[in-house]
Amino acid sequence: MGFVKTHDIGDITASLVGSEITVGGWIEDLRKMGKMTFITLRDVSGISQIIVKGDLNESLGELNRQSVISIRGLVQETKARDFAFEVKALEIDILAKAIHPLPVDPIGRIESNIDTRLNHRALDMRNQKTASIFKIRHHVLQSLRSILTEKKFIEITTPKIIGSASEGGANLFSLEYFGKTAYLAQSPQLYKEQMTIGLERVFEISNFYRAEKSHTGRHLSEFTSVDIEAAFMDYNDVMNILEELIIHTYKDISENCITEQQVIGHTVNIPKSPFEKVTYSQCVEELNEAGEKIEFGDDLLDSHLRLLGKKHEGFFFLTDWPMKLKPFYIREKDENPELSRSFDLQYGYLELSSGGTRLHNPEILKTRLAEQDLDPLQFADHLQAFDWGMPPHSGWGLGLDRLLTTLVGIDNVREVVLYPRDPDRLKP
Ligand code: AMO
Repeated sequence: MGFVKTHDIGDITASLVGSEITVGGWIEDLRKMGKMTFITLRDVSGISQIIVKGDLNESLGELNRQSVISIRGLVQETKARDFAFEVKALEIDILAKAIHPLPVDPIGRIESNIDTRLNHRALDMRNQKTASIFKIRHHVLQSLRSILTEKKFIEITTPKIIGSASEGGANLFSLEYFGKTAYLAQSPQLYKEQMTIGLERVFEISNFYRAEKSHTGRHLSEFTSVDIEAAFMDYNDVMNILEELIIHTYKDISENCITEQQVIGHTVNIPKSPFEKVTYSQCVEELNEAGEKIEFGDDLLDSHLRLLGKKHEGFFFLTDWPMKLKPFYIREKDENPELSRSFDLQYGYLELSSGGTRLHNPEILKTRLAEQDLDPLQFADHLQAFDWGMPPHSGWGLGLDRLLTTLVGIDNVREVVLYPRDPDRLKP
């Protein structure tokens, strides 16, 4: 019979009663009842009940849960409560046996801790909760691409192996590159800015790398970033795009991933628009009122963000940071050069995105690099683009993995990443 499917299980409807079909999947459950065997067969799209009777039942070899089989059979009505139809098997092919004991229970009857699940991720993907998270991740990617394309952003792919730091700072992974030292890109920052010269509005969805020794539920060494950069826009314009994107994505998932939400046990609530905007200075005031000792210019610590997150629940923009806390490419405010045209998007305490208006004057950019102890010579390839007619531009980077945790209501980014990388996890 082979393994050609005529149908995915999820596509079988009552209209097929009386028809012969071939389905394939893995055995989720198996019950032998005298002269009959009941199999619940799952594939990525759904689950169905298979009845095996008569000679076929007699000749049925060793079958066990999670083995992969294909079945030719007849769709028929059923008395079973949990199913709309069943399939009477005419022929069964055992395609691959599962060797027991299995390291995790994909049905989730026996719960495994996250490390055990991540060590056996492929099998964990048969757990419907895990599969639902990754189906949602797929929808989110589709949603983001469709709205950015609608807004006339062009998708680009920038190099991940680079010759010098894109963000400055220390958290770079280095590697040997034909006798030279290369680095893994921390972000597409410099390339995306350069692309505004000719493409005006660009976006990228790719993995980036940070050598941060953080052991938290929100830091990974390899994370997926959604980045945009747009010419002729300022930070308010790109904040609006980010807000629209978040609302659109939430709406899309809320309406189109109903089964996944049920399986995960979390309902996606569409956030209210407009998102609140709180300035950094306001936050400093609020923190001092709450008894924290913090001055203008101090960075906001995790404990500060947690306090602010309690006061401003859900999504809010934290804007107008001091220049000295922002990277070299961020532009100052004309009316107060100590402040920057920048923002973070917060979800409670969790930072989801940061962005701002960029400097596009090469002389000021060089001064800023020097002020931050970065060598302008290291940035020569980037700086040359600013001599070719660099339009004013703005953009942001959004952590996709963090965004997903807000959508599925699970705190740990490792749950929404296939094979997460962190200081302790390099395999599988
Ligand atoms: P930033 O460094 O703030 O900005 O990164 C942008 C967003 O990426 C996510 N993120 C991470 N997620 C998981 N693990 C990590 N280690 C990690 N690091 C960052 C966060 C963060 O808000 N170039 C600028 C963006 C810009 O201005 O366009 C940048 O990289 O959600």
